[in-house]
Order: sequence, then structure tokens, then C-alpha cells
Amino acid sequence: MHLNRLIKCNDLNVMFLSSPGHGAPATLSNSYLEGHYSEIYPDRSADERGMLKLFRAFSSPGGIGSHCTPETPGSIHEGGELGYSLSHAFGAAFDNPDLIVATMVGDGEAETGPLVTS
Ligand SMILES: Cc1ncc(C[n+]2csc(CCOP(=O)(O)OP(=O)(O)O)c2C)c(N)n1
Repeated sequence: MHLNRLIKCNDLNVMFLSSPGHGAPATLSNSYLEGHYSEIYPDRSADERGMLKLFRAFSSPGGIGSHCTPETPGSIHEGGELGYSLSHAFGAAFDNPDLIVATMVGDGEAETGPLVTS
């Protein structure tokens, strides 16, 4: 929400990387609420019928993964494989010098070897 305000006020290019895999519902619901999700998946439209489809697909076989899987619009980081968020964030920023990359690192993740390495 705070990043969206910054983006709208300053016309910025910003990417948010959420590391904890089980934080995916927050990322998915924001993507749905801003309309981007429904552009890619029109059957999960911004109405009661589409919302019901989105909810029922979440974390069910053949539906949407419980993490930000590659099928999630705009996702470059699935989350849940702890320790890689900073590596992915730095990579995204190095590839796109005008991009601001904000990363959420969990306290549990902060103890993992991959994070220390990145
Ligand atoms: C590389 C790696 N090591 C260990 C795990 C096992 N693991 C899954 S969740 C978790 C703790 C996550 O804690 P935190 O980052 O604080 O996120 P929270 O789920 O508490 O929001 C661990 C150690 C993992 N997924 N990946």
C-alpha cells in the first residue's frame, strides 16, 4: 500500500519482493484488487463470480499455488525458498537501473545461509 502511494505520487517504477512463501495471499490479493490479475486471468474477474473462482483456486490442485508461483503476474520470486530474496532484488535492480526494488525479509529467513551469501 505504501509503495503504491509512492508510485502514484512520483510515477516510479517499483517492484516488491515478498520472501515468505506464505505471504503469497497478500501479494495475490493486491494484484487482484489493482486489476492486473484479472487482465491476465479474465475468468477471475473483478466481480463476485471472479472473486469466488480466485478464492476456490487458491492452493488447490490444478489451481493457484500457495506461493507466488511463476503463473503469478509480474512475479520473479516465488518465495518460500528462504534466503534468495536479496539476490533476486539486487539482480532485478542491476538489470533495471531505474527500478526501485523493495524486499521483505522475514526474521526466520534472516538466519539462512543463502541470505548471508547474498
Ligand atoms: C533455504 C530454506 N531453508 C529452510 C526452509 C524452511 N523454512 C520454511 S519457513 C521457515 C521460517 C520462515 O520464517 P520467516 O522468514 O520469519 O517467515 P514467516 O513464515 O515466519 O512469516 C523456514 C526455516 C526453507 N523454506 N528454505
